[in-house]
Amino acid sequence: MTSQDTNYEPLTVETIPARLSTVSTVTAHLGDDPSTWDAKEVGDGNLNLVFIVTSPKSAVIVKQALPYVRLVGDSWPLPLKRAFFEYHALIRQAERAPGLVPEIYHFDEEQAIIVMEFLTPHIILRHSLMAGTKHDGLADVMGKYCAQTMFRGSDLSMDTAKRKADLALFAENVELCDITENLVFSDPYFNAELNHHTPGLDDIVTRMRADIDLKIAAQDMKAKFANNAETMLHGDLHTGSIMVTDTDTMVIDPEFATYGPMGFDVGMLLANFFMAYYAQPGHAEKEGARDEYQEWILSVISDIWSGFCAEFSNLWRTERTGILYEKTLFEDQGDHLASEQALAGRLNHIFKDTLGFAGVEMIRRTLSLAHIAENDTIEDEALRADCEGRGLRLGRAILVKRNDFADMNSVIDMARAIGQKG
Ligand code: SR1
Ligand code: MG
Repeated sequence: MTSQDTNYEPLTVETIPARLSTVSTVTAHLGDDPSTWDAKEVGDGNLNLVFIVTSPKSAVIVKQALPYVRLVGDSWPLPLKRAFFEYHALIRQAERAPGLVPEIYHFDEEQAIIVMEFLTPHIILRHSLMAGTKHDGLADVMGKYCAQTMFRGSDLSMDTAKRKADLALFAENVELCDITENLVFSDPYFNAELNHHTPGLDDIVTRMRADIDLKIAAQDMKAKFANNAETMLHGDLHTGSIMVTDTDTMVIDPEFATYGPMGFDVGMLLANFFMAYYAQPGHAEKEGARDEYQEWILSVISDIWSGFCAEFSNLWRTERTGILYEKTLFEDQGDHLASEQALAGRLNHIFKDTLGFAGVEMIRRTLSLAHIAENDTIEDEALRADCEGRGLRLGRAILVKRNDFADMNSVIDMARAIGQKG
């Protein structure tokens, strides 16, 4: 369905009150008098319109897909049905990771509109990482969120008929997968039209594009992304898809949802923390002022990974009701050791994938179309190139050598060594 064959009409701040005034689940929050509502467009993502609509009673978020990529313009059409996938992902995530995604009040498929809970006083985590703010519980929530969504969306847990139906449903999210397949896994490794990078990186970019091991490793990860439908992914789990307060963490924006490998979301997420780590000198109030904060970011990475493993293990032991590694073959035979061995094997598999996906994410956010604000806002071009160059070095290492790391501590040690001054 495209905007041409429907009554689709983009919202504006002026039209929102009239257009939503007949939706009872919206008036239940904002009240019955739309003349008292006030809409503000706040979208700063790459794809959609996002409004905060406030009334004397309350506030809601109204998100609407545009029929094109907002970042690029109408030269790049993009189907409205991504709102349908976002809606279906959100209602599944709400069941699998309760309390960690916004509540949905209304979905209009034809208008590609989702009205949802206004998270306040939350801000986008990426902004917080630039400001140098710490958040209690962030790692704990993100480790749990990843484990719960990965495990409960997979054949380890789901009824197999439901999982196959979901696999078919999300397989239709073709255009958003196509964005990932190109921007993440291929464009950085050749002179693609939409690529851009900081000029100080020219030499390293030339070397990377001639790096056969790197190119093959990126394609190996692309093959995993395209072929290994292990679970329902968020599909775009970066620090712009997380909202935080001092003590609360919520995950938003799963429009790239698709079935894929379990290491994909975790890898994307950790990559964005590693890049935020390297960007800190570009945001430091004076030299060294962010040293302690950088260590906090590394501790978040470590804690997300250990929290993920702990929760995944807990779910393995308590909720393994799917068709894979059935208890019939293990615990029911009294064979708890074998079950633990199988669990260790799955976690090891996810760990290696996580590193590979983290590597490709770090490289694409520096060389492909969509970069990260932590780097883009560093005005000193030489300093920006230095921060980005360190990220590229770690990205390459963890992608190409993903099978050689014993544990996350060794990865963090390498990240720290690459981050050392000089
Ligand atoms: C054309 S969209 C570019 C990027 O923005 C989204 O947030 C995804 O990360 C996508 O790769
Ligand atoms: Mg997004």
